[in-house]
Amino acid sequence: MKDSLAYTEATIAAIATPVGPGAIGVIKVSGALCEHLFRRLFKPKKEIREIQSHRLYYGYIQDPQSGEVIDEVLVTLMRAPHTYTREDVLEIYGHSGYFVLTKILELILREGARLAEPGEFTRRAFLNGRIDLAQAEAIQDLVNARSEEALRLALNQLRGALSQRLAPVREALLSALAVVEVAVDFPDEDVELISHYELATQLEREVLKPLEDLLRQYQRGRLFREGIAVVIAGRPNVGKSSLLNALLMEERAIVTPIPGTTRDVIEEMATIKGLPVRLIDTAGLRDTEDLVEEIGVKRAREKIAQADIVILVVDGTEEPTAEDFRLYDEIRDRPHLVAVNKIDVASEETLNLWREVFPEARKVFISAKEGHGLESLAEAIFEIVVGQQEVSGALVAPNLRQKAALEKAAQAVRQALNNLRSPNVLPELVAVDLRDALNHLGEITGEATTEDLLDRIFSSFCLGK
Ligand SMILES: Nc1nc2c(ncn2[C@@H]2O[C@H](COP(=O)(O)OP(=O)(O)OP(=O)(O)O)[C@@H](O)[C@H]2O)c(=O)[nH]1
Ligand SMILES: [Mg+2]
Repeated sequence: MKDSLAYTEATIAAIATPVGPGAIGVIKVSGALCEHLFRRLFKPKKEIREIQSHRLYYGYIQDPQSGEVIDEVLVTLMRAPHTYTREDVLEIYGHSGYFVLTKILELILREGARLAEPGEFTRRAFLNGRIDLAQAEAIQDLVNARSEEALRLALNQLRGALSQRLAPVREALLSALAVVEVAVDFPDEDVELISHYELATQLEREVLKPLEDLLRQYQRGRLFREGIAVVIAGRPNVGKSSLLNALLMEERAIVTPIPGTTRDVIEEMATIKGLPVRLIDTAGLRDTEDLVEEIGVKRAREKIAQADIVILVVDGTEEPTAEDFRLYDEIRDRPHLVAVNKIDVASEETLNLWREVFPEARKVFISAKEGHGLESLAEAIFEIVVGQQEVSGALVAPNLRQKAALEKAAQAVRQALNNLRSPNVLPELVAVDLRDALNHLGEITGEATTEDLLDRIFSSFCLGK
């Protein structure tokens, strides 16, 4: 990036840990002033002859003007280029606490640094070429990861998995473009270096297909990053709240033998097979005269409409009722499964009846009270929502922004293919489409970006990142 030098001239500083009482608080500084700040503000316990890079020193932060000692700290000076930003970086580990950290930060600002903007350290790491844009975004994903799998996706991406997947696609686009440009430059040449047909086949195999494969991973990545909403629904008293409690392994919702116990929506976070899940217990669905319960039933229906999956709980101790069929009709168009509950006390006869009804539904037999069948239930939820693809270690999943760019790139390639396959194609047109596709791929890794785009990406970072 050409403007990176001007951009990174200032030395920036921020408190990098959450502000509040805690064991340690970290202040991060990046830029040319770091060594000056080290010498001016830090009073080492033992005399330092020569500052060594990447080494921890113990001592005090002292106001050079008043002589006031502010905190007892560990300090490290990391010299460029082997640092997070590729600039000199200074880190001060002090006692956490809003007042202490702010005072140290004020000293640093007084000495000529300025306050970092959100994401500015990572932005410098990108502008100075240490990481590409997809990797910078992965850092944010890593911090926000709410599940094992989200963390793994973020780590893969941080290691450059997405960029590596795109590298051969880019290469293929570039070589196709080279061929087309020869045709543009030498329109009178009769010899076709490579036939349009061959070129199209190549583009399809080496560019379009990999792009489409990546796009298919988006949905999966979204599930693991953002989680899913699982709505527990059913008639009153079938054991919905008991199921919520069993899945949470705590007595979160009130459970009683009185139908209509739950009247409001109860939401709690949990993890199912690495998937972050919002579990939503709802009021039992029935017609009721009770105003409060009626509102609860209305809310339950709203939640069902937004669910990624609905668990219809039925009572295995009773025969299926007309009401159960009506409810099933209500949810059958949503992703769903049927949990036949209370198998600990249900008779073989009623359970057999349940085995017969709703033949197309996935059914799980459970006891929310005794905790039976919960593992199968978790598996069923996972399979219905995520599908059966195995969870591989080298998985890559684009985020929303990357997906949009991939879609535009794929669209441009499709257009190029259409042109290539039509008679009397103008090579200029194909070249335009291929360049377009390359630009969109560049938006993902950051070869082609605008200030505006960078602002949008990095402003969502936390301060000190
Ligand atoms: N034996 C047995 N009893 C259960 C089981 N699950 C729930 N129950 C009992 O069924 C009754 C109703 O349970 P809840 O979890 O409150 O049912 P609910 O569907 O939330 O009911 P509402 O909130 O009224 O719609 C309670 O007495 C529970 O102890 C089960 O697996 N086995
Ligand atoms: Mg309930």
